[in-house]
Amino acid sequence: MSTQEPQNDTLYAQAQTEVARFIFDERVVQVFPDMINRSVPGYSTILLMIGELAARYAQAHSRCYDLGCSLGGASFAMAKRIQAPGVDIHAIDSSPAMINRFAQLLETDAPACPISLTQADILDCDIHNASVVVLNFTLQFIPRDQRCKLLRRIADGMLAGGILILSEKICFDDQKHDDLVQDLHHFFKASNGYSEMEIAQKRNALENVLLPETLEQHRQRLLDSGLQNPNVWFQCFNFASLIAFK
Ligand code: GEK
Repeated sequence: MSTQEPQNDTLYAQAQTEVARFIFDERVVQVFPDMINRSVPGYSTILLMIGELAARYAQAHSRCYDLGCSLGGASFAMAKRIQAPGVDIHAIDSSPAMINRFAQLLETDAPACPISLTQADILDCDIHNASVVVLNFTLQFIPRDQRCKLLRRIADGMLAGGILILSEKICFDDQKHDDLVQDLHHFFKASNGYSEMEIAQKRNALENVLLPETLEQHRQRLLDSGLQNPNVWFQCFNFASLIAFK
C-alpha cells in the first residue's frame, strides 16, 4: 500500500495508443482529490452542503451511509458537522485501493463521529437504521438495470424523516442543451489545466463506464423506490445533486 502524498492528475497527459477502460485503482487513488476537484464543478460546495444536510437530518442513534465513499470526502464532511448522539457513519467502496487510502487518512484525522470502512459492492450491502444516505457520484457507475433494486433497498433501510442525497453527472433529452452543457463542462476542465488530449482520453476511458441519466429518470426512480419529494438542490452544467425523503 502506497503512503505517498496526493499528486496532480496527469493520468491522461501522455498520448495512449489504446485508452483502457477507467478503473478505481492505485494510480487513480494517488491523484483522486486533484482529479475530482478539477473535473466535477461544485464538488467542494456539494461536500460542504452534505455536511450541513447531515447536521440537520442525522437522527440520534442512527446510521449515516456514504456509498461509493472513495477517500471519504462526504464521510469527513458529515462527521465534522453531526451533533446528534450515537450516530455512526458507514463508508463503503468496492475499490480496495480507495478503502486502504481512506483508512490511512482516518489514522491521521479521526473525527469524533465514528466512521467504519467496508470494502464491498454496494449492491450487496445491508442498509438499515439509516437517517442519511449519500450516493455522491456513485450511482452513475452502477449498471442501469441494477439501479432500481439498489434504491429500493436503500429506501427500505431508511428511517422516517431520513434523506437520500444523490449526486450525478446527468444528460438531457434536449440534444441542443446537452451539447451546450457538455461544452461548458469541457471549458471548465480546460480552465482547470487539462489539455484537449487529456479531456478526450479521459472521455474515452469513461465511455460505457460512467452512464448518465436525465433528471427525470432519477426523479421517477426515487419515487418508484418509495422516496418522496425528490428535488434538485444543486446543479452546475451537467452535474446535479438531488435530495429525497423517506
Ligand atoms: C466522494 N463519493 O468523493 N460498490 C461500491 N463502490 C463502487 C461501486 C460499487 N458497485 N461502483 C463504483 N464504486 C465520492 C466520489 S467516485 C466518483 C465517488 C468519481 C465506487 C468507486 O470505487 C469510486 O470510489 C466511487 O464509487 C465513485 O464524495 O470518481 O467520479
